[in-house]
Amino acid sequence: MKRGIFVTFEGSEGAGKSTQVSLLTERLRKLGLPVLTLREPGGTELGEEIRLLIRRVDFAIAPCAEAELLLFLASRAQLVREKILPAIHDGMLVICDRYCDSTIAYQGAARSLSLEKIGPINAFAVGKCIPNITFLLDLDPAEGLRRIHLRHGKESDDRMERESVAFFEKVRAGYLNLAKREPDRFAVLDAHKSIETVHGEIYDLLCQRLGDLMESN
Ligand code: T5A
Repeated sequence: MKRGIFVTFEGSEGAGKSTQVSLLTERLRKLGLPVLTLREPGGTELGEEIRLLIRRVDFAIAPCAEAELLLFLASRAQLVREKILPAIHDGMLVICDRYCDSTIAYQGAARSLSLEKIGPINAFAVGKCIPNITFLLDLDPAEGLRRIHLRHGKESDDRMERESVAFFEKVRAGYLNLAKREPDRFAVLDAHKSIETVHGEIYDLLCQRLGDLMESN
């Protein structure tokens, strides 16, 4: 690859992003492709510290929506400059578990912060580093929370996972709106299907889109 490719995974809690990111990474590595896998918030030393802060449930007062937004963006700004851009420059295939669209869906659609305000600061954080392909794993939030509760029990120690089904309904609607607005970048997958089926669909779509991107590179 002359220039790298940037792929992101998005979706609500329990949609299966981390599972699919691992499966795809493993399969592409077996083919000998140079793959860098990252996650948000996190992926750098600074970002992992911010991740701990954001997920903590023991604050006397939880961060206000604006502070939460800026913490996510600080993590992302660091990740872009420290990891994503250098890897793309080196011709790697970068896969990131969540990115800018999470902010629009969670802080915009679900926390109701103004999209007009989020847009410019999100852009400030990432510059021109926009994904080539975004896989949106679309799932009924009740099913997503069921999967998470199966894993952690109902009293999750993650502040975001304690939000209501109504909150995650707004997240889902926010994502679907984004996908409608940018159909060339987004591929929406039905995440109710089995892990193997979703993986097969992602792999096929990626191969197809990689072919298109190679031709235009
Ligand atoms: N956030 C993040 C914001 O609010 N704004 C932002 O800008 C950003 C970047 C991150 C939190 O921060 C928020 C969003 C999040 O609330 P996180 O721990 O990274 O926190 O949360 P998630 O990314 O949502 O990770 P989860 O683990 O909760 O969900 P995944 O990754 O979608 O799901 P996964 O793969 O871990 O699977 C969950 C369970 O379901 C099973 C798996 O085996 C696992 O047990 N599973 C399936 N079961 C049946 N059928 C399938 N198809 C399945 N796929 C997976």
